[in-house]
Amino acid sequence: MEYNFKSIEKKWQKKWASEKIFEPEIDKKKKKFYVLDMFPYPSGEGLHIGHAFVFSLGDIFARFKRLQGYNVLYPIGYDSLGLPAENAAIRAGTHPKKYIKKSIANFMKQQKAMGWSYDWSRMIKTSDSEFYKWDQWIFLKLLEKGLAYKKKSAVNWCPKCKTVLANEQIHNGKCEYHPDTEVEIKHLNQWFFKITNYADELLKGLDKLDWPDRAKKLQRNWIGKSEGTEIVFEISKKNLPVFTTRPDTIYGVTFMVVSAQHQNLMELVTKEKKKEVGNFLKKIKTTSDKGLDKLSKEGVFTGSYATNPINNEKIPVYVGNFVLAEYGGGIVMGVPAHDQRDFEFAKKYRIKIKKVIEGKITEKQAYSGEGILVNSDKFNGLKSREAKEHITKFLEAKNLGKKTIQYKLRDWLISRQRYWGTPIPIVYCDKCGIVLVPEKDLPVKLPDKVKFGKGNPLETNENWIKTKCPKCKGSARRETDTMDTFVNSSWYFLRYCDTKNNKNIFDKKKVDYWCPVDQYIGGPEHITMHLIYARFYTKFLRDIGLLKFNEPALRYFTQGIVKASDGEKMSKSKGNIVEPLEIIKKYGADTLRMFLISNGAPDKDFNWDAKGIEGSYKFINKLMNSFSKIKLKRSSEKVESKLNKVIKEITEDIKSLRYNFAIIKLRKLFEKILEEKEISKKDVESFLKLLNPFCPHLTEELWEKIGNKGFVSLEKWPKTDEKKINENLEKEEKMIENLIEDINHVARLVSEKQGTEAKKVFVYVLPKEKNIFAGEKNLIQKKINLEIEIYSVNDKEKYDPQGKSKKVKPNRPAIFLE
Ligand code: ANZ
Ligand code: ZN
Ligand code: ZN
Repeated sequence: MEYNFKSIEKKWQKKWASEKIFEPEIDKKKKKFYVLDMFPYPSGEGLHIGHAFVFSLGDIFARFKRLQGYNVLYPIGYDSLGLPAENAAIRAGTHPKKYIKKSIANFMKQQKAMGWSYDWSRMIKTSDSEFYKWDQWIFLKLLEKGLAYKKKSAVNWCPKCKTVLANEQIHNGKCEYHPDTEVEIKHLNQWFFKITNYADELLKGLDKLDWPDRAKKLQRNWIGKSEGTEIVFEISKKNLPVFTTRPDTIYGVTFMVVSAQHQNLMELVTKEKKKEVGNFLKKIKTTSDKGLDKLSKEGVFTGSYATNPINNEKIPVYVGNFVLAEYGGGIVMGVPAHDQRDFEFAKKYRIKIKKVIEGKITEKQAYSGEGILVNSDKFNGLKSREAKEHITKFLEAKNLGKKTIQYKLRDWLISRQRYWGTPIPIVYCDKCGIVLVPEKDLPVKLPDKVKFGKGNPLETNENWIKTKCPKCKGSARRETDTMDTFVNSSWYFLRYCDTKNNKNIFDKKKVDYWCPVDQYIGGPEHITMHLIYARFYTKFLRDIGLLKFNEPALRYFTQGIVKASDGEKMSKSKGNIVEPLEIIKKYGADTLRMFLISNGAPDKDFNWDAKGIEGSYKFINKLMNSFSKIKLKRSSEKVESKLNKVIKEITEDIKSLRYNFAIIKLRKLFEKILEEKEISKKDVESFLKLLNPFCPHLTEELWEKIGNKGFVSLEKWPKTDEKKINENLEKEEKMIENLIEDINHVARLVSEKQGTEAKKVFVYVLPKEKNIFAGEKNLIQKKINLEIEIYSVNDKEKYDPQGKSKKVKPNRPAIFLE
């Protein structure tokens, strides 16, 4: 039988689609399961092999859960708004709308060819106004609740992108999209979402999630909870709060540093120093806190002095580049003896270093540990821990300090000065000021006609900008900032439950049934931004009564990265890209799917290997070709035992996404079936069901071949019959496998070391094991490709030139090659 994967795969893809078998409806009698792949951003380059890998992981899981009897929601869509699409369109000289349309069509073709079991009827594109209308609606809700606000703030600005960038889009001070362009600081009026209101809940919620530890840790660091004391210092007649985790070092403060981006910095600078400080500010580039530790610490004296509230000492105030404007008040109390950053700063500017904690300070290092207090007046002799309490209480009593908690998490800056994003539903009226676009007027649609290349394209369409004030009906102007694309991905998984709803964001009952996501799968690069924002949206939508759950995704899996065969990241410029469609044309989707997951644990990176795919192809061909030779009768005891053993194991393997283990077991099981030549119809069916999530097309085809109607994809996952498992048989099989492995290993060593190929192998086994091995002589011979003779150590006639027979241990026969 010729394995015609092309026609087989087409045939089943068509049937799945025409019979809508992957389009679930709410069914209260069935348990639901929501599998979600992070939706792709549709680039013109099409799907790459990394997509093929990660989406296959999701599809296998969805298919497995379906077979297990769950009502499975497995949707797909496109994250089609955003800066990359706009930049790519500009480069290609087209409109983002056209660019996206073409890209999506191409993606869909590829996705369908892979045989992924998406519910295509629920497909969403975030660039559709029916979708982003609800981004705008959420914006209005956030505003109503005081969680959206506009504020002037220091932002990262790429002069080429002509927009604000998130800290994560900056690498070494340069723009992610323009690696030769330095990011600048601007002070702009921007829209923010108050995610910080949820900081504590976002942190605590992590404990209950079944996520990789690494992912949780990244989020914890991102939220960055610190417990400490807020101490009030008087600078230039102003009382300013300063956050410290070490109030025990307060007697060691010898300078203060104000952030270069501090809102009221200039008010703290004396007249004489204004120019010098101004020059310094021009020199500093970004507000990014990445690499703040590595940054060389720089600053200038502001001319002002602060008063230390504990002893009224006067301390010089500097402006510095290593203090975050939006953390802990944006001012640091410098304790050079006990903080390395302060130490370096003090050395550089020859500031006094005053030791207040017992410990070793060198020419290069501060002592940053805890210890006994010295030079600290009435607190001398206390341990750091006690001193923190006492000093904080002392300051509290005078209203000059209090215990507090700080978070690194910042409010989410959502304004982008770009075209291809969700328009912010706000107008500016001369009379009424900032006015919300009323719900009934949503969506505020993006105009098609804009000019690219000069600043924000939206500012080039006066017709669109000019509008009527919803309040006074006078003339008003639209907000031209659009929203960060992460707003779209913060709630798309909810919309999948009810994609066509044009009255509400979604039907609560539908979301209640399907959500939260039971298994989320996607790249580790989304752990911080996307997954934090999605968690924030979930909590907010819950608080306004739309959801009854707290977290978007209970279980989350991060896949490894597929690299080129040379171990490099695949990229067009390196010419090492592997295109899934090319592979499918040559080997078929089932082979590609099997290969992608055979490489190892799916959360580990792996290198593409052309030889490896040949191996998967061979196996699949053998499977198809030998199927006609198998007689459907009764299963041998061996097949039954093996099958029932692997059912149990494979179920566990798939549950934990160890697909590579499952494949190894399926291959072995198939070998066993071939050896035995006979199998019952029911057992063949079980085999096909086990293989179905991995190779859906060919299992459908074989399912039909053995006389079944319908789809194996909709069958019931097999159950282990414990009674059929014969542990003795399994043990014997393991012994034979070990022997084959050992012989192959020794033969390889001999051929490598001596350069000679062995022709024959003599094996010595324990007397009681002789029959087991001898019974499988033919099989062993086939697998080692050598002639074999098996002796028991008690045999009288035996060939034993090296006395090998004495070295036999149970389960480990002695081997001699000739
Ligand atoms: C004095 C001190 C002495 C500090 C000492 C540390 C060690 P976390 O919360 O873990 O990052 N700090 C405060 N505000 C800051 C800002 N806006 N930018 C940069 N650094 C800031 O640590 C908080 C500590 O970081 C604070 O405690 C402060 O330095 C510094 F021996 O105050 B410490
Ligand atoms: Zn840029
Ligand atoms: Zn008005």
